[in-house]
Amino acid sequence: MDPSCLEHCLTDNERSFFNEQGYLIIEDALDLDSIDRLTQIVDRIDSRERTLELGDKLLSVTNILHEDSTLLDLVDLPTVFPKVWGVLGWNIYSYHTHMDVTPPANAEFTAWQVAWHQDSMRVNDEIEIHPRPRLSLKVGFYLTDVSEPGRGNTLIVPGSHLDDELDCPEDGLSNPVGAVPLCVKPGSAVLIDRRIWHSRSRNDSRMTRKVLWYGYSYRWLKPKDDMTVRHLLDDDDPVRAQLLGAGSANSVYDPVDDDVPLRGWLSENRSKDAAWTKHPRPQARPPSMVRGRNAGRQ
Ligand SMILES: O=C(O)CCC(=O)C(=O)O
Repeated sequence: MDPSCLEHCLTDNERSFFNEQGYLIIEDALDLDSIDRLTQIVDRIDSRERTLELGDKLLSVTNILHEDSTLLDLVDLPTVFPKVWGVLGWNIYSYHTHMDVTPPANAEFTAWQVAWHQDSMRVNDEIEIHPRPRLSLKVGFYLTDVSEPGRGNTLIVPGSHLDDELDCPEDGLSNPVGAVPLCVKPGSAVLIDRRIWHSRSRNDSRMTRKVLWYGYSYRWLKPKDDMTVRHLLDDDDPVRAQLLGAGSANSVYDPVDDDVPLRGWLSENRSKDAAWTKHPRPQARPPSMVRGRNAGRQ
């Protein structure tokens, strides 16, 4: 692992903010060269995957790590990965990735609906505890400028990650109380707690929006896409191999040192994070809201 990541560990203030608000913005996570290279890769995949039928609608492609080594390198990016282990601890891996390309909305295309959801779908129906557990988080790497609203920004309700339900307007177009667009510059990364209520939004600008989403979860949670990465496992980089899912079935529950080299690396380089079990959780709020017609889960 690149030791420079130690310069980017989660601070106490960042931890409090993430715990309270359910998201965290990391500005300048990507340098200009990386933005450029990643944009070329996204454009290449977009031109391969975009069908005539899809036209200029949203394209979302999952399982992207195997597409290019530059995409793989984001998994343990020094400016971002320390925030991920800072929140989730060391028994983690990359369980899901996707790239999203949102071209400017066609004025004739009026069918755009907001789709407010917490991530992980059935998890939200089948887990019988309030608040629902965090389990995973996602990092969005923004390659284009969404520093102003109306550019297909991710919409979030800050602090809603502890609410099991969201009151959504019935029209399928307007947003719930408290919704805000995430406004960030190209090169920013945004961590979102999987439980924060969020939605894609219509892109009314002239710029195509491009975002890469990297999901991290505990090793005992199944992958959410095909994760075609086995052939990329590299003995010379054990932490990355862990992040790509190396290890036996039982090791995800009961790891020994060889199964979780991230723990060993942290013991040597950042002992307080190696000792991670659980950070204090914020207090639950009572489940008082009524689910609206348009509230969904993904
Ligand atoms: O691309 C976005 O702005 C949001 C994506 C999203 O809703 C999701 O990945 O669950």
